[in-house]
Amino acid sequence: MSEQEIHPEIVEQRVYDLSRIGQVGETGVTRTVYSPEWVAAQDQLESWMQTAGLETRRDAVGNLWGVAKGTEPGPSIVSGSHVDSQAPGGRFDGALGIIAALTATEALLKQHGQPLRTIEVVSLCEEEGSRFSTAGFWGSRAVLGLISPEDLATTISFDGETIGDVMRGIGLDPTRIPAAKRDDIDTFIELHIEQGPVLELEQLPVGIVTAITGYRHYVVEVSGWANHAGAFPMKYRRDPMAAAAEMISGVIQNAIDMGQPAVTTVGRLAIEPNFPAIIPERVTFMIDARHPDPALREQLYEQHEKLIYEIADRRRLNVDLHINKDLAPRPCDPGIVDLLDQAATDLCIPHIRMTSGAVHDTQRFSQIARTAMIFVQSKDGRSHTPEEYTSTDHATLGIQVLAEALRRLAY
Ligand code: HGY
Ligand code: MN
Ligand code: MN
Repeated sequence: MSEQEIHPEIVEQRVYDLSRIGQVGETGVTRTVYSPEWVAAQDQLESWMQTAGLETRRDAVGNLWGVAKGTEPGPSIVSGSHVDSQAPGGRFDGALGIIAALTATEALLKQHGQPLRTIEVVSLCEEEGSRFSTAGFWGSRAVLGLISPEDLATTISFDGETIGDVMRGIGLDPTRIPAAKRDDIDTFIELHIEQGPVLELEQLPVGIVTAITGYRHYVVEVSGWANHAGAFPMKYRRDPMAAAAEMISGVIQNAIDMGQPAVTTVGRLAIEPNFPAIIPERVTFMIDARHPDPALREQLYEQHEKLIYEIADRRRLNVDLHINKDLAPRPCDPGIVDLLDQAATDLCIPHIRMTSGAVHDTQRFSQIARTAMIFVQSKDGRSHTPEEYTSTDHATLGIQVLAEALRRLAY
């Protein structure tokens, strides 16, 4: 089995160099879509792609594509991930997938010359929704043609900017977004850090993803009576903080009671007016609830909604509950999963098949192409934190699997 020459030191250097753009502290990164750091990261990636011999272009939402044209006409084999990060996030989430696709394609071009079928490396934008909470997957939604003109004004950043204004601010023309739609992609493979503890517990470097979980984000706004924290007796209070506290612990308990792989997280909370001597007027929090099984996920969401309305009712408070993101679970393509599994086996790289508890651009692309993912081990299972770490050895093994799969698909 001839493996492609993937040089670990190049992988490590690229991860390090990219992580300096938007660096936070020692190992963190904040690189939100359309920010100066995001622009600089796309420029850096474009220069690496050009050095590797890829023809580069930016589409209307700012996705960066590096193309290795095939000798035969036909749909492309695409690999890549997202360059935006959580705020702050780690050096590997998304970034490693782009570096993997670039490094694998570069090795194939060096060793085997021009492919029969076109290979494309892509750096997608706003997968995280870390600047525009409802824009998650903005880049892959543009490729699927799922962005409507009204999204430009209704997609608002956490700082109150519209995505249309921000795009125009960096020279992108939102009226061109329909041109970003693609219908010529045959296969999409994404290498990504696992972001959980399974591979480490199994002491394995690589996982082949068979299915990706679905998620729903709720915004819950509980309103009550602002009043004096001292003079107003407890029994007369209509305190949204007491209700929110009960709701938050209740929805988390719902996921615990349902059992793995059900998960529910509350990671964002706002209090108005947010002073210690005032009983709050309003408490707003966001729920991230996930489950890979279509029926059980509906059951989990129903339990959450029922609990929230029951508590609001009992405490005589107003509650406004709305969904601001909703993505169904998606299976990967069995044929591509088999191909990745076989490539890892032939390369004698130990691996397992597994599902993804994180959501990914791959599940968007699965609506227009055959897809699968390669996971590499996350140290301590950590991610969405500057503590995120994946060893160069594990990353390199994952890239070898990717390179071999791309070779089998494109040459
Ligand atoms: O939230 C997620 O699963 C992804 O990392 N954005
Ligand atoms: Mn990611
Ligand atoms: Mn992420």
